[in-house]
Amino acid sequence: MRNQPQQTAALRRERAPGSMAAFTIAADTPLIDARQIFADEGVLVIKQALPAAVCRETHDYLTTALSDMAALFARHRIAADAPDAGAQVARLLEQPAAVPPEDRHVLLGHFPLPVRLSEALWRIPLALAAQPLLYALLGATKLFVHMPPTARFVLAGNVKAAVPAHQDVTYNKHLGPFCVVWVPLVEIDRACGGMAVYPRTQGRGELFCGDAVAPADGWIPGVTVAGLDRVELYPLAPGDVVVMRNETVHESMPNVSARMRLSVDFRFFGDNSRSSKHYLDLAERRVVAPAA
Ligand SMILES: O=C(O)CCC(=O)C(=O)O
Repeated sequence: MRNQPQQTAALRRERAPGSMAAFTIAADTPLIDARQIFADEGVLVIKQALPAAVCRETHDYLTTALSDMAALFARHRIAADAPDAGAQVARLLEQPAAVPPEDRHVLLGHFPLPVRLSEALWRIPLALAAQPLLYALLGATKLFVHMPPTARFVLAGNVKAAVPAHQDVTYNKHLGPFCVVWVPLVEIDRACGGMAVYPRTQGRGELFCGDAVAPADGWIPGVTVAGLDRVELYPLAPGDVVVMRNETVHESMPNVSARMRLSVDFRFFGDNSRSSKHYLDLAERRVVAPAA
């Protein structure tokens, strides 16, 4: 990315507020523009920021992991590759006694911990750490990423695997300032939904006031979004990257397509922040454990 301060005003005047175009940039956009849009909107979509090989390898790793989970799906008589797999899961989850909590967590779209702990999921953060953008957005000279990352699969027609409106700060009290990086590994369109974001919601502090985690799914009840502008993030393709500030409100979109949705999300922070949990030092390529 180039530093060309004179482009900032022109670039921003062309943007349509309230649409994805207001915060979508090309990977070679000048850093000064990217920082300004991120500061204003609290979200950036960077088109084709990741090499195709990195996305493909990550996609293939998670697809293999899903095949390895066949026994779990078979135990609950779910045909994971059926076009109505989501409806099958929904019917099953209506009988809570039939599903142990750890299976419920997986059926709601979370890859199990051993899958998320693999170094196979380091490829995306390492590729992003080789580019200047996240350093510029975080004002950092070194980059770290919370470990493990979250990897999600949303079965065809699964409308249950959806995180209600939230700010990531609520889920990550162990981190100082950070940004969220959400990475689609399949084509995202209106039917195979990814995320919806509420731009310009950063800087309002934490909006969630309760302390209850919904017992059924582990997600914190949604924050109030009345009066906020909502932008659905589509179309997106593998290689695109969504970056949000830690207070930016966002939520999952349902998958009403006949395709599976695969994505990974990371929490990046810099040497000007802190973590009291495990993180990956991207320069040294090693996981740092919390101090005893
Ligand atoms: O992938 C999703 O549906 C939700 C992701 C999310 O909420 C996050 O990355 O914080």
